[in-house]
Formats: sequence, structure tokens, C-alpha cells
Amino acid sequence: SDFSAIPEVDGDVFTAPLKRPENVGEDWLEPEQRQYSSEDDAVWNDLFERQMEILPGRACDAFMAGMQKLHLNRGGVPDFKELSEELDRLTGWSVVPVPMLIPDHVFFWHLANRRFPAGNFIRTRETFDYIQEPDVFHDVFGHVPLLADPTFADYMQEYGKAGWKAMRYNRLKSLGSLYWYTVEFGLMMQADELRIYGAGILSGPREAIFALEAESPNRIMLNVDRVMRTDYVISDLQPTYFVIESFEDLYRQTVERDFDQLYRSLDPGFTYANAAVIDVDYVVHRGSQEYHLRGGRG
Ligand code: HBI
Ligand code: FE
Repeated sequence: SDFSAIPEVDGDVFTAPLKRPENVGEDWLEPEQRQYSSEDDAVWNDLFERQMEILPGRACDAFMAGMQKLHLNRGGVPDFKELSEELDRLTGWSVVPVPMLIPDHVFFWHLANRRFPAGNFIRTRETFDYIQEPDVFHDVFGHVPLLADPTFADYMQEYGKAGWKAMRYNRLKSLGSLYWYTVEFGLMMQADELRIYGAGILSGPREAIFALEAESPNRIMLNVDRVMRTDYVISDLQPTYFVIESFEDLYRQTVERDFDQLYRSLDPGFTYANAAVIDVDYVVHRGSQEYHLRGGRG
């Protein structure tokens, strides 16, 4: 495929129609990163400190290493240009500013070209703990450190390419599951210990301890075919986490799988509930599901 041009899609069929702001073109890129106030920088710093009390020993080493390599602890919202220069040297990726959620086909097109679209705005004190739309803290703190890891960086690009195919087969929901259970909520084995690599866990205050240490959730070794058939919820802690052996394992599962064949074999809906354990699963921990049986987020 040619990844130089934005793919043409029948937008309303595949993606929720999003209204494009006037200042962005078809690539949805902001011309410049936003200017941040000193309060914005203070919000970043407080979020950063809170996460750093939780993450050492829980985040995977590659995440902590990426944080160091990209100097994300300098204080204040990072400058995308500086980040991109450093990332370009390490893995050929860049970070580009977008105003909000962007359409799927544009998101995938950027990933396929090793550009990570990051939300330009930052949350306020009122929405300190949880925001619906990804802001610059989630996107840069959560996602960008791992883009400094060569194998993870390759996986993200493969994911972007797989996204295009998914749209052609109308199986975007299935591919969304793969993103959810890897890039956003993935766990990995690191020297026989469970660690976190998912950005949704790494950028929030509650889920790191729940995902790694609670009795409640299932922890199951990742199988790409199985995960793409599994439903997911976006507004609460997960009933199930999927565990990879390594980024090499994740990358291999993704490039070796023939996605054309996989998409043809998938039902349009999901086959497995998000709390299900099925007979093909290699179970690391069978959860009590106590949290969700009590009704989840109160
Ligand atoms: N847009 N800004 C932004 N960030 C995302 O993570 C994102 C998006 N648009 C679509 C999208 N993600 C989904 O296609 C994936 O989460 C599957
Ligand atoms: Fe995210």
C-alpha cells in the first residue's frame, strides 16, 4: 500500500462523523502546538508526580527508559518539536498536535507513517482524575515513552496499517479491541513479573494497582485472534487484562497473522464478553470478578 496520501473512505460508513474545526486541514493537524499557561504546566507537574509515586516497579522497564530518554521529567507540558527530534533519532517517530479525537482513517494513516497524533489541550483541576477525551497528559505521558522502544514502535506502525484493512472489511470494532487490550490496557511479563505497558493504565491514578494486584480481574495471555473477538468497556476498570510475553511476541503475532484472512473470519459483533474465560485461554490469574459483580464504578 501507499501510505503517502490520506486514504479515501466512505466516512460515515466506518467512522462516527466528527466535525472538523476550521483551523485544521484534512490531516487534522494543528499548525502549532498550543501555548500553555503556568496553571497548565502546574497541572502537568502534579499529574506527573502522582503517577511517579505509583509507577516505579509497576510500569515496564521500557516505559521508564523511554521517559528518561525523552526527558519527560523536565517539568511542564513537553514541547512536541523537541520530543519529535529525540524520537526521530531513536525510532523515526514524531508527535504531532491534534485538536481532539480524529477520524479513524486519519488516525491510522498517521500511525502507518510513524506519527503519533497527540491531543493539544490539557485537563483542568475539575477533571483531574478522569477525562473522556484523550488530553496531552494521557497522550504524551501514557503513549509517547514506549515509542522510544524500537519493537513497540514497529508494532504501532503495523497497527496503523492493519487499521486500513479493517476499514475495508468493516471490522474496525475488532481492531479497536486489539488497540484497547494492548496499547491502552496491556500487561506484560518482565523477568517472571507482571508489569504494565498500556497507556490507559499508566496515565491514570486507580488502575495500576487494580490491574496488577487485585483478585478481581482475569489476567490471560494475549492471543490476537481471541482478543479481536472480545468486547470492551471504556468507562470503568477492566474485567480482563491480556498479558504479552514481550514486545517481540506482540509484534510477531501482528505481522505473522494474515489480517485479510482474519477479518474475513470475524463476526461483525463480538463473540466473547469482556469477563469471559474460554477453554483456549492460557490463564495467568482467574479473577473473582468481585469488583464488577458488585456493580463496578459506583
Ligand atoms: N484520535 N486523537 C485521537 N486519539 C486516539 O487515540 C484515537 C483517535 N481517533 C480514532 C482512534 N483513536 C481509534 O481508531 C483507535 O482507538 C482504535
Ligand atoms: Fe490512548
